[in-house]
Amino acid sequence: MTQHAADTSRPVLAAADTQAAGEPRGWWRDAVIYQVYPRSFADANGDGMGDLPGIRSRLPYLRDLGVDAVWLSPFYASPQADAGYDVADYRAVDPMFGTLLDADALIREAHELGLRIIVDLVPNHSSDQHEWFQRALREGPGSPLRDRYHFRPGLGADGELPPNDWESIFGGPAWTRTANPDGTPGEWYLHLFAPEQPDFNWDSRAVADEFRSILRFWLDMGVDGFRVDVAHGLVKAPGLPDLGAHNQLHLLGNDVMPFFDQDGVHEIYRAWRQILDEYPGERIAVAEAWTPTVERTANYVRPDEMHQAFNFQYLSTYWDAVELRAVIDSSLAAMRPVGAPTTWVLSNHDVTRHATRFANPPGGTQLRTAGDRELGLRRARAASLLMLALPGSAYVYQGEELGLPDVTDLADEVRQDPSFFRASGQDGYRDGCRVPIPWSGTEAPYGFGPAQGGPSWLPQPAEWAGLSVAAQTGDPTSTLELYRSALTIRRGHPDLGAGSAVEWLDAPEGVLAFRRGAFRCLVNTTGETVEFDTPGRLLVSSAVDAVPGRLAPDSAGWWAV
Ligand code: TEU
Repeated sequence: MTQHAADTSRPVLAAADTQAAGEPRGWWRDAVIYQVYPRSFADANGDGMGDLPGIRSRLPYLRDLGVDAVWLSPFYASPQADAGYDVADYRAVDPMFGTLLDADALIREAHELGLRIIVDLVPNHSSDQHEWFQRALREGPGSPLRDRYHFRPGLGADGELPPNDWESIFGGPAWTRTANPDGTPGEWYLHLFAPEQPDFNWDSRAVADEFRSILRFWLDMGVDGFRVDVAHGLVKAPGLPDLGAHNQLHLLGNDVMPFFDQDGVHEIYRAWRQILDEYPGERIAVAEAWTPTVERTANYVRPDEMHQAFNFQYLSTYWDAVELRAVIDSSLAAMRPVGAPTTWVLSNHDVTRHATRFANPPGGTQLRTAGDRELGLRRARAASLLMLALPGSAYVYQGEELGLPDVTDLADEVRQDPSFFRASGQDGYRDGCRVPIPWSGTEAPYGFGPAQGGPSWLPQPAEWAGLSVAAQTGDPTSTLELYRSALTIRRGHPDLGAGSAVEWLDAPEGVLAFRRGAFRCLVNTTGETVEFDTPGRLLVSSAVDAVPGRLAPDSAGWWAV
């Protein structure tokens, strides 16, 4: 396999100066964006929880890996009922992660290294500890603060029934009853996620004004963009009508729901785009929007809305040549009319890592079985090369460059994902992809924290010593070096990165072959070696023993002609 030195020649990005005056470069059209999950990336103070100084210390690693931008999952002040996606103060850093000064230093240093920073924005709901919600509770029915959330009287003779039949994504009803200031049972409030995450009412002017101000706060801090959490959820159908169906989680992604993907959300994003465009340096917004179809996802990235949307249809596709080709074609076709880049993603903090998904038979994105690890890793490496060869922007979730599997055998006692508990342990295995990263050494926490034998908020498996950054660095057969090579080639190859089409080539059953200019990508999704007239010069292969004229089982390769 060809190895390449990392490209360290990229320009410094000064805050608020990330774009030369005039021509927009559209850096985001082909950016590789690396997701850092702050709790689990690097722990500088040794308390077992990752933090901003830890991330800062590892920025050179990300620069050398060859990514363009870093997306940070929430690090805001939060009681951590949903690992930080329950925000109590949108303008403060939780002490567990550091301070605003740490955030400032992180943004500046990233820019000095040529890395952009995207932060998570959680506008669908706040924490129940947010000042507005607490005041709304204290002041009781009739408080103007209640208008900023969805408070409703209950149904039934004594208001003992929830106001409608909506179910929480995390299981159970989407409503929780409050107690009045005098202790009597009171109104109910809506929470599409955990009860500690009350949904904002986006018909309230105060809510819309507040979020525009929060955007400006972080843009003034120098961030390059926002990943917008639950972007499909902000607007609810007028009157909050019943859905008339149970088991609503299983309808998600198939139908437009009264609480998801309502057309009204787009007005919000148009207003945000104007704010982003006021700032220099092409600040972007990325929609986390679960919609029924890629065509509906495209609505979020019309020219006057957000810049990118996650391609969850791609993430949800199994290791199957026919299905992969279909989703690649439909994804590219859906984005073409709106002119937005297609994005590609295989893993994130909400789903079972792809090395484990592909180790198992098709079974969705929440798995609790390890499957055939060797097979999963082979497929994961191939899947990553395929993803990085496709036109557009790609997302890499921390640890996938190490080929990490999900930790499927976490004891129930150590789990923290609220969806696991709300679903009575039948679902919500998201802790398995959130286990802290192994950096070095032979003993846990493998350099995640400073002290050998020190704590980590989720336990790491013993076999992760062999998967650490240090263990893989310099080993040409390692997944880390595969990513480094692929990202370096991608950065330098004129036919890789941005684009809106691939040209499919004839290939045997189970093989994907496409051309982009003088670049070729071949993927063998079968478990057999396939004889194939491999073109030109091999640039990189996911198979450690690549041979001309043959495609190894479950492998992908890049060629230059
Ligand atoms: O996720 C939104 C969302 O829809 C997820 O619940 C997703 O459907 C599920 O995790 C897939 O298994 C975002 C965040 O990414 C997630 O971590 C939060 O828990 C959620 O919002 C609530 O803020």
